[in-house]
Amino acid sequence: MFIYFLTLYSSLKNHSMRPYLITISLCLLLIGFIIPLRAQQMYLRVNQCGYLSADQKIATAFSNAKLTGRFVVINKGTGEEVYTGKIQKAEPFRWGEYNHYYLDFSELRQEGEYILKLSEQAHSSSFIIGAEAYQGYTEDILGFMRQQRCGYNPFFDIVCHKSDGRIFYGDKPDSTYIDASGGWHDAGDQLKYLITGSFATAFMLLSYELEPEKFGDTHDALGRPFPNNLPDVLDEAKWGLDWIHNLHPEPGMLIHQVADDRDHRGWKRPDDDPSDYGWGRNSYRAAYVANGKPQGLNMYKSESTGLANIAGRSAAAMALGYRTWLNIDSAYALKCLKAAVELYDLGKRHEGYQQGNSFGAPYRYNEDTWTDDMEWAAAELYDISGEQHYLVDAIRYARLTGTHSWMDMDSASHYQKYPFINVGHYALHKVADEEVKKELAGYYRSGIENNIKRAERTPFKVGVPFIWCSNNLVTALISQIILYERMTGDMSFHNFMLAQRDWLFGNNPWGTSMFMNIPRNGEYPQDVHTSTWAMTRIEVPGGLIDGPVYYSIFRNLKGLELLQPDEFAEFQNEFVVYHDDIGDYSTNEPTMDGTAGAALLMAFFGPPVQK
Ligand SMILES: [Ca+2]
Ligand SMILES: [Ca+2]
Ligand SMILES: [Ca+2]
Ligand SMILES: [Zn+2]
Repeated sequence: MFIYFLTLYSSLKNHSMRPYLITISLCLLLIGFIIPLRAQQMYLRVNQCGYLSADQKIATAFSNAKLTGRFVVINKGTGEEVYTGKIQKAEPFRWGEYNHYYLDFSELRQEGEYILKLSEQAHSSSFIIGAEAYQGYTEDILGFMRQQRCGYNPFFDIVCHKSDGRIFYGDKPDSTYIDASGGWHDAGDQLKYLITGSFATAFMLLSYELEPEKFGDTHDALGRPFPNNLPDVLDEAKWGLDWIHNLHPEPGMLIHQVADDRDHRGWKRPDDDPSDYGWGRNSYRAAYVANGKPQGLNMYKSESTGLANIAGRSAAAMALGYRTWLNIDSAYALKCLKAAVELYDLGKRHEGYQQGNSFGAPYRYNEDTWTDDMEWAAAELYDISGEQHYLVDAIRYARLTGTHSWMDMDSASHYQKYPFINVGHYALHKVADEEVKKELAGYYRSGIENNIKRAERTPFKVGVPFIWCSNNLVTALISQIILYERMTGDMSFHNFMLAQRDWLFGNNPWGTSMFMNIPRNGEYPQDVHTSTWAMTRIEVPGGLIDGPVYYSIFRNLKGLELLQPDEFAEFQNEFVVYHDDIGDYSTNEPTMDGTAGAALLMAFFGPPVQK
């Protein structure tokens, strides 16, 4: 470049340009000096929320240069140096062009707010050590869920999609009206899926069962800011249960999806939806009845073989609903029990999986597992009824499921192995004999060990495949280790689990949390791919975004374009990318089910809520 410049200089006939060129040349010389300086820049990555006192605490530094020497931890309030440790090389790992180093301050257990410092330039934002590190985040998760509600939406204070919907593929004529209102908008878009809604409902109920003291009560059943003497996680789960009751109006009927990708009409308020399903804008939407067969009203058909995935998972949600409401509202509990039994029978009659439907685009939820869901339902039904045949079924489905999951695979198609955790193994473990318990724990252990093997290749100790929604995989892995520890008391994967957690909260190449506004003073997803953000510019804490993807996936998705200069450009590479950019629906779109799937880990690390 410089040679080109000299040639240009000598060839210039207009001598009056020369002083300018000299100035420009000097600038270029300066840039020449700055580039090597930049190249020596170092970056520091911590879990921005923080660590419980007894946790392993390992931050990461990376640099083009070689780092040696020590790091310090400073008390934020007093400025006092409270810990110093040696910078350790994280050989032989590389992520992009950088050398990576570990900063281990596990020995620092004193509760407080701290800053990690490598140099004057490289220091972290403040983080907490102690029980308060994850305070308030179960409420953030639920706040985000309320913002996703369809029907009465308390965030917008409007009623949306009142006309859901008109059925297809049912045993009544197409376009017959049915009340399929309620539920949640799936992500940045406003479709509703039972595939994800059933998981979100069941998983919130499970999270409450495991960590009841970690959930507060600040909102009522409609999601308005008035306490109603019921933990908000149960208000939210009941919103899901009520919707599933709507989708299941008769013993043999189950609607699995409301609306389709005709929804994708740009940014829009949910109560003013220009999408047209054949009855005009902002009107009736298609409601697809599960029939166990491939579906799709236009050119793209799903590959469905049955409907036991959604029926099983909905039955599990209903069984959990029964157990939870038995002491709150016994009439509602019995309604849930009846639905659980009916849905389980429906699944048994139609083994196989019902996938999501698409209309104009080739993307859909490709779930192709169903034994996991039937196992979950059978185990919960055995737990509440004591009927032996459910136990026999649950064990059979458990063995059919085995270790089968994304954890066995280096890649998978979108939502192929769903849910991303086989909760049935945990549910059955509670009620099985010792021999079966051992098998079930072995299935979980195998999945965790596969992740550890892949993680060994990366400096951040994260081994999930970076397929679409990689964050959901990370939260599922954390949940699986939490459940495994409860089942076995074996804590040997605990530090690995903490590494997954730390990744989600900032110990990653981009130094960002994967949850909107968590923590408030940190780097977090702000320019998210949602209508709410696009139209109101209001940030909604708690949403879990899709997360980093393989560069090859990002490059090949349709209609995807960054709308801002990439603030993380120097941390991207040909392997994996993440963008805090509203245009990137592959990495920066918060999802409803991903957020619900983080309920257990937020409760696990969070302090009890003062009642
Ligand atoms: Ca409440
Ligand atoms: Ca499944
Ligand atoms: Ca950001
Ligand atoms: Zn809606």
